[in-house]
Parts: sequence; C-alpha cells; structure tokens
Amino acid sequence: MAAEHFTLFCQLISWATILVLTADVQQVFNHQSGSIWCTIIGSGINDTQISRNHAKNHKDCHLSCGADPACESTNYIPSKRLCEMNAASHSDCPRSFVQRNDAIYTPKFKTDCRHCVPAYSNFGESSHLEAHYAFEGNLLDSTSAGRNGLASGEVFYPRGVCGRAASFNGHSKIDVDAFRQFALGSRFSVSAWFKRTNPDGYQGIVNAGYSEDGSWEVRMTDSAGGTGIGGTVITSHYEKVWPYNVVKVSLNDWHHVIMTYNGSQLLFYVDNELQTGTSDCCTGEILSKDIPVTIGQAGRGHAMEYFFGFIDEVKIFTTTLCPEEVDKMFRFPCTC
Ligand SMILES: [Ca+2]
Repeated sequence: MAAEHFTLFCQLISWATILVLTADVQQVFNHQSGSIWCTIIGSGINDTQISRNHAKNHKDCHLSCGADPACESTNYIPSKRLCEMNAASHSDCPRSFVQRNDAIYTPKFKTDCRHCVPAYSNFGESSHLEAHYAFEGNLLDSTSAGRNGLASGEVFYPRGVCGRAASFNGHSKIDVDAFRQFALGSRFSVSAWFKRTNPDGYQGIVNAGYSEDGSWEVRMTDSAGGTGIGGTVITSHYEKVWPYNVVKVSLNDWHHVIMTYNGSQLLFYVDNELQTGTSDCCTGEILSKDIPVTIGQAGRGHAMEYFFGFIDEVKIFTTTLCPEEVDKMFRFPCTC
C-alpha cells in the first residue's frame, strides 16, 4: 500500500472510531515510516492533561506529543480541533481510566508493561483488577465483580487522597467475605493509600489473614514511633515471616504502598520507592484460605491491631505490577 494511501486509511480509521465509540478495543496500524500515529486504543482519557493546543488533525496532535518529553499520549477532539497531551497512557494503567468518547486517543509509543521488566511478562490488556474500594461514601467495590465490604464499628468518609477515604478509629474495620477461599494464584498485587494518626502498636492496613495464618498482608509496626510498615505473601514455599519491614513512613501524612508478586519475587514499594527486603522469600502460588480480606485491622488470626487513621483507594489485582505502573498509580491516584 502506498504511503499516502496508508495515511488516508489510518485517518479514516480514526474518524470511524469516533462514530463507533468503542472502548478498549485495540486497533493497531503501523505507519509505513515507522511512526505509530494511527495506533488507536479505545477512546480518550481524562485527568492527566498537561496541555491543550490547537491542531488541525489527529496526526499533528500525535507528532506534537512526540516533541514533548512529558507527553505520553494524546486526546484529539475533532469537533474542536483540540489536542490534549496527557502525562499517562492506557498502557501505563489501562484498568481504571475514565474514558471519554469525544476524542481519539493515541499513545506516544507502542509499548506496554510487557517490555519494562522481564520478570513481569504476564501483564496484558485485561484488567486483573479484582476489587477497588474508593470509599466514596460507601464500601462498594467499583469493579463489576461487586466484592463489597462490610463494616464493623464506625467507618466515616472524610476527604482522602482521591475524593473521600475511609476513616478508622482503632475499633473499626472492613471485611470482604467475597475473598474467602479466593484463588489468587502466583500473580498478585495490592495497592493502598493510608494515613496513620496514632503511633501505638501494630496496625493492620489491608490483608487476607494474619502473618503465616493468612494469605497476604500489609501491616504497620510499632517500631520507630509507629512509622514502620511491612508486608508478606504466604505460599507453599514460604520461608520468611516478614520479608519486608520498612521504617520510613511519617505519621499524619498520606503514603502509598504497593506489594506485588510474580510467583518468584515479592516487591514492596512505599511512596513509589522500591524497598530493600527479602524479595526471594516466596515462590509458587499464594495459599487460598477461608478468610476474608480485611481493611483497617490485622487479619483473622489476631484479635487486635486495629488501624487509627485513614485508608483510601484500595486495589487488589491478580497480576504483577511493573515499576511504570507503580509510578503512575503513585502520581495519578485518581486515575490509575
Ligand atoms: Ca477515594
């Protein structure tokens, strides 16, 4: 196909996308010159715009993104000839972007997380987001799975990192029974924002059980005035009770934690920084047990260790998160 015909073909496909308004349907067309300006994945994305400029067409919009180091994707709105440059892309965090149907979306590069770290080769286009608790005035799971939480004690919804958060007073918690006997397999990640307000004792953030009695957990310790945090997964080849024990998170401030596992390596991020720990602690599948996911207290197997403070945007995945995704989830808590 001649180059000019191929270019026209790609532009026609772009306009067709506006009409069809399909989301998350990947149509990839490689331009003869090597550019990918006609690569289209679903529709535009919100909340990551870094600039808006006039552009006469979709291609020019994409080319302007290529000239801006901070740009990772574009939304082009044909009706306004408006080019929005985004600081993130579907490939970074395709799971929960708020999509918009009036724009053509184009990523800067034809890349995805399959290429960022070889160990994380399982990442694909499907979501693997098993639950998302945004705490926007309720305990609902925002995914289609509907794994809603149930509160014990008083849980309020003050202002959080993104919208509202859940507050815990040291006597309250949230259980999600839908995760009893849940088969996580060997790919797992959990992400949460938290703000601890009381330094006393150990305090559970989110878990499925307590230490070796459970399946996995992220819990704060009593070390260094309550600034310690750690995590683990429990597998059939589990060799260390607490492979990560980080002391670094200040009280009364929001922090972000991600624990991610790929079947042979467990990584622990706090505020977008990979922590030092026993990353080779565990291999194989995470053990499935008849216990709920608990938010705001150490998990079943321990009667105390309630959380004091605020927790927001808890997400549970049956996939491994690569560093690029961790970075986006830290920088764009309302989007990724
Ligand atoms: Ca929220």
